[in-house]
Amino acid sequence: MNEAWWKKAVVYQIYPKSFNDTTGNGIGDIRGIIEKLDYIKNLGVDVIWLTPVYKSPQNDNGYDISDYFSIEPTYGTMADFEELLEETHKREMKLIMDLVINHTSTEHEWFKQASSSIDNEYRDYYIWKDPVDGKAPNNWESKFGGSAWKLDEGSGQYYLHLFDTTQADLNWENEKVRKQLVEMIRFWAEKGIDGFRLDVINLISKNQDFPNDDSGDGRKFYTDGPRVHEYLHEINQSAFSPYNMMTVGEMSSTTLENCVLYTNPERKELDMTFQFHHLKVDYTNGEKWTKAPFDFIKLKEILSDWQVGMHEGGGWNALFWSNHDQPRAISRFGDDKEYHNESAKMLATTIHMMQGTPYIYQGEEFGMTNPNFDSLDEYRDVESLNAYKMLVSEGKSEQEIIDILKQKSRDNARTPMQWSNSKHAGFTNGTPWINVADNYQVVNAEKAVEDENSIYHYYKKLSDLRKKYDIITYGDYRMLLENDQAVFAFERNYNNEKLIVVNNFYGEDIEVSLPPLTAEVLLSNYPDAPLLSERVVLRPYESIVYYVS
Ligand code: TEU
Repeated sequence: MNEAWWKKAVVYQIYPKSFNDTTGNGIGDIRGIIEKLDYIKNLGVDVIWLTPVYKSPQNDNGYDISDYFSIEPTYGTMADFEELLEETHKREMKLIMDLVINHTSTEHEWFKQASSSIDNEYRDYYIWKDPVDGKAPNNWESKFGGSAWKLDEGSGQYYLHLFDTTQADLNWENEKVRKQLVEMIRFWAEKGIDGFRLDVINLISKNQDFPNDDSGDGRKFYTDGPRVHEYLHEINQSAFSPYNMMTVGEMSSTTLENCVLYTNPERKELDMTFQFHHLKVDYTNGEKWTKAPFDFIKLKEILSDWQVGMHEGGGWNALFWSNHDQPRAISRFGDDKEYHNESAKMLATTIHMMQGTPYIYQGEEFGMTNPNFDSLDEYRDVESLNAYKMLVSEGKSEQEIIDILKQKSRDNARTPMQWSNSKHAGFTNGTPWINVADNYQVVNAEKAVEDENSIYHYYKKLSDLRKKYDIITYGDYRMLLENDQAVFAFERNYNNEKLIVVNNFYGEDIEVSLPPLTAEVLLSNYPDAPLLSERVVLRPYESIVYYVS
């Protein structure tokens, strides 16, 4: 079978700002990543995804790029980056970068030119509209709160920003924009990088009527928009395919139908997609800024629908619980105290045994948790700070808001990597830009590497199994025990082999009935595992992978 290499790969995501600081300024840097490459390699990782390291005013930690061709000085130099690439390749790993091309920083030269006058040749690089009745051109809302339009006093026109006011949306209808972006992609490809994660890439094509959204916030007029597939095919042909790039699209509020189209290889758009529906099961009526338990049955349903739908449509899933925008999975879906070790391993098994390419977010591999910041001044993220203002205006009390942020803030994932039990968890010799979580004495990488029963070594086993058993990559998927309120079970089938994967998502014993086949236990998170039978009692957060051949 001539299958793509990235189907068997495990990816590790690095958020450089919080990874490892070698200069003592409290901010992680590229040399800090180079220092830790062996640690990553030993985890069984094949690909590193680096979130943005381009020059940026850092209003959104690098997702606001002011120069696509240079490295943010706080992170290092181009020479440091080249060394990182070389050292990654030496260890037979690949490196993919973040591609943020829905918007640029308002400090980008294009935007400076564009906003200098209506006739500037760069004006049309962005989306400008006249006011309507003295107000914003329509009622679209920014994902970070408030209107998606900002008035440019100088010209009297508004520009569109789906994110922060300093992240202006590019006008993809303009062919020159697309050409420039392709040139930039080729520049990095020529340097030898192996691919890209494409930031909010399904938002690039907007409905050109820019209609008012009478029943929403505007997203239906730009999500998976009219020309998005055409644009992606175009970049694929001019930049991705010629360099054999691995590509993963980050898709905001997308649909299964569209993700099949994005990733079916015949269409030559992208290799795989991140979708977020399974991470909205702890929202209340679609609203993120609420405090709510997660809906387990919905979680199973969503993940299962995507498993079956992408498989049948010939598409490919990126599998993940965590990234720099999500609270820590163990605090969200597991038990980060009593069953720290068991629940972290159980969550890992659930995702890594599905069909797709798994992504590990820094710190997940030894069970980093939410930090439970108690006071507003510990939060840094622009989205959280905007949410705070919004919640205050809705009349919520300070304590209620802190409780919501503790559960939902993106800063939950952005606290410094806990390398060891030394000061600031070994992340920096200076003062970290954001506080370290209190539990670093117990939860840290050094301890995890030394202990062969740790979460870290379990992730290594998952990666080894993926290399050894083709069924993990190619087998189809069927949910088992669909209505069970505590257990997420599924089977995978490939040729004459079968995997049965059972995961107890709760802290109590539970009895389930499984097909009584003769099976080998490939992996489990307790020292022993029960035989496959009609009566299996699963212990708290127990997770077992059975292999039937
Ligand atoms: O995130 C996309 C996105 O839609 C986020 O708003 C995400 O859904 C949200 O944080 C969850 O509440 C990407 C990047 O990953 C994120 O860090 C950037 O802030 C954003 O794009 C803008 O570039």
